[in-house]
Amino acid sequence: MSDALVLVDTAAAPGIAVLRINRPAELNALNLGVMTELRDRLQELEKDDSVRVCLLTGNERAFAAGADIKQMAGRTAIDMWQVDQFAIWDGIRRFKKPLIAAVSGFALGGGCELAMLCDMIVASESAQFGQPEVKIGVIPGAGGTQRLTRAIGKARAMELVLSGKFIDAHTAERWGLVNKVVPTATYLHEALRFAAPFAQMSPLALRAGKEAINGAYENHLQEGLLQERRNFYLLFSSEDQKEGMAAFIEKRAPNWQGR
Ligand code: CO8
Repeated sequence: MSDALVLVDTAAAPGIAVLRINRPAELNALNLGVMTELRDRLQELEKDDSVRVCLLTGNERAFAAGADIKQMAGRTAIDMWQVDQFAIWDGIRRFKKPLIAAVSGFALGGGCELAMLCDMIVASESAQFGQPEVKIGVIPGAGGTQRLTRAIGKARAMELVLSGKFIDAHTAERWGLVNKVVPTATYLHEALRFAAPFAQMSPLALRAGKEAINGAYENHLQEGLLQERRNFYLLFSSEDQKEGMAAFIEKRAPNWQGR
């Protein structure tokens, strides 16, 4: 078994590279190492002309169950600001080739945000999407409040972000978050089939189409992201963030103080 936190397979289908997040024991929680490797592998694949399209996946149980709570739990607002993980997320956002998320199992918090950072989502029937940060005393920090609202609308985004509840793959498809729902046992094969037509197209047209759609989609998004980040960092000054994350790690219910 490789020690790599992100595995790359360029032999699965012509023109398609599969990137697999590889922290199965932690449900693929996104620590700094995973995000750095993901950004670095994508930068390498961007320069590889034999790769036209990339698929990002996890395993059947988890695409990614969020940012690594154990890595974040003790951080202060200033620590979070200085580490600035979002610079890495921005590097992934700038990837120029089509990036398709193949999601099975949990896509929660940062995992849901990572799926939404991709250009399209293929979901297995057992996929679950959610932004449960509110349950640990914070809010989404990697674009969730902005991208989810654009994808599914204000009322539904409010419902998910303010309750932390999960939605299943069919609901996510109905609400416009995912492109296609496929059987769990064959989800990666089906995602490769979904990706194959894009890999037949002109790489320049793919790049231009992606850039133009993102132009329409992202106007004013940066302002929203900055607002979100300030609020996300700010919550690391709260007792509730410390309590929420400690309660998760200690496997007990949180005792909120509202400060
Ligand atoms: N971080 C760290 N470890 C995790 C995480 C996580 N997000 N999710 C699961 N794990 C670990 C568990 O602690 C457990 O480890 P151990 O065996 O050592 O106790 C292991 O993975 C398996 O998990 P569970 O035993 O809990 O498995 P269950 O099937 O009982 O439950 C759940 C699965 C429901 C997914 C549950 O694990 C859970 O609720 N996880 C946390 C989900 C969550 O709150 N995600 C949001 C995190 S905050 C966030 O993503 C903010 C993003 C902001 C941007 C990031 C930039 C800094």
